[in-house]
Amino acid sequence: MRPLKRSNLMIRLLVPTKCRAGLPSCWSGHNLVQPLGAMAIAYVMLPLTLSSVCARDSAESTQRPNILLIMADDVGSDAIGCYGGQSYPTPHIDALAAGGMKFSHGYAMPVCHPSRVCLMTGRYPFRFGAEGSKWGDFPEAAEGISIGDRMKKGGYATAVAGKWQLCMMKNDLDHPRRVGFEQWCLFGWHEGGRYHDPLLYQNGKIRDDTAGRYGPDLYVEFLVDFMERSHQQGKPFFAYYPMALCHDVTDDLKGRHVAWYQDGRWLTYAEMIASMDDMVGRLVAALERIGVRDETLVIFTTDNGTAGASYLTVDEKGKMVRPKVVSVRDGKVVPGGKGKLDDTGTRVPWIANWPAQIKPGQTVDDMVDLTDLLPTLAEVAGLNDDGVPRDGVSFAPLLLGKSDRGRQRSWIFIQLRGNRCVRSPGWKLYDDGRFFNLSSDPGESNSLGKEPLGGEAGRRHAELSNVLMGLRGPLPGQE
Ligand SMILES: [Ca+2]
Repeated sequence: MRPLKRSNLMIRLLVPTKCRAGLPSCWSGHNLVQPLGAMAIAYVMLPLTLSSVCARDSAESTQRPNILLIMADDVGSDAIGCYGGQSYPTPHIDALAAGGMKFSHGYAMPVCHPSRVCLMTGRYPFRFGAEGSKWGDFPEAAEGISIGDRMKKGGYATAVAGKWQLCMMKNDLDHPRRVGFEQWCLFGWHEGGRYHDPLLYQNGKIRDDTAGRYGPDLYVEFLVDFMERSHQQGKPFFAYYPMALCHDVTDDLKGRHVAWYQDGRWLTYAEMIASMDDMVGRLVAALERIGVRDETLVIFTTDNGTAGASYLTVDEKGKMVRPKVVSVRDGKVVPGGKGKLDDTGTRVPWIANWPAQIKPGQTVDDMVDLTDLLPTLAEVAGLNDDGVPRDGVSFAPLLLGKSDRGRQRSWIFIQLRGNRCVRSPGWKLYDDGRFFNLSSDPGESNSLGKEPLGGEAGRRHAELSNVLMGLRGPLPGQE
């Protein structure tokens, strides 16, 4: 519920919380009238005031929550406490899960770029042909129909801060605007530092005030300012935060930037995780302070699994050092799986938190992937169908607690450099014929693909084979 001015506070407290629209339903509460009975003027003013309150709730708040979408970089489920991670404390992210909905089957692509194409367009990269898989680029065909466009056209204030990767920003200073973001503060495609003295493009210009600054501080400051101003202007906001954390620091190291952290050294992966969690905490605290926490849907996910090794520092000769990254999850050592098509590379943390709408403490098994975010956020925002064909399936009914879940996924698709696979919750089939029973073989060590398959395995193989064969070329109706 959008916070009301102080003069309306007493009335707001007395209005039934389920008030949605129209005066009669709001007016029916006995308790509503009595405390104000001594104030004669209140009998005159109250209907008008309540009417405006209810109308505003209906038009702006209950149907149009604010949305904060956070996607961390190179962080697998193994690194997050509420997913069984034991190597690093992640209290703020864990609190989002405890206060909302945790997905146990959230999926991304194995690496940065295809995951971003999925999130931005609601389509799998191959739908755009070669353009969809070209790193540091973005399909022109997606301009005007991407997630920013969708929310902007739906009346949302839109902003993005952090990692862009979808163009060389120095050659295309206005690119974010062409895909629906009105404001941005971003680093581009390996053009400079992202953590220390970062090279940032902000609303079409290069920032000249980043010397000695830590990039993640700047991304969060930018988004907090955007959210606060949007709220003050009475507009719902869509704030997208593709984090720099916890990707390695290659570009910073090449540029010989001065490390930001404490004693002048570079962050370890554990410290990056702590910093990531801190940034999430800062954003949530800002939502509280601004007064929009309850009516803001916060989604936290990541673009792929933890990196197996990460350039994190330089040695005494200035040579970049790339230590291995391993985490302990549920008592087992898990090597980072970025770039792999298995669970360590693609099964990612996925949390939805929305105090006014999502009951706390839920864990759900529904399958979701990054293409689902665009249609989901559009539905949550109450936007009409735009008729654009997409792969993503909205999971908004799940967030809204509807008994009719609508269309649901029975599989998700993963692609990387010509390798393709589809999986259901319990089975997985690759283009090269490998086939796994994930219930008994989650590590994909024993392919059943060359065995004669009968019974359930045979049926599942046939189903997934059918799906995989159908995932070629553009979508029906795609321009
Ligand atoms: Ca990544």
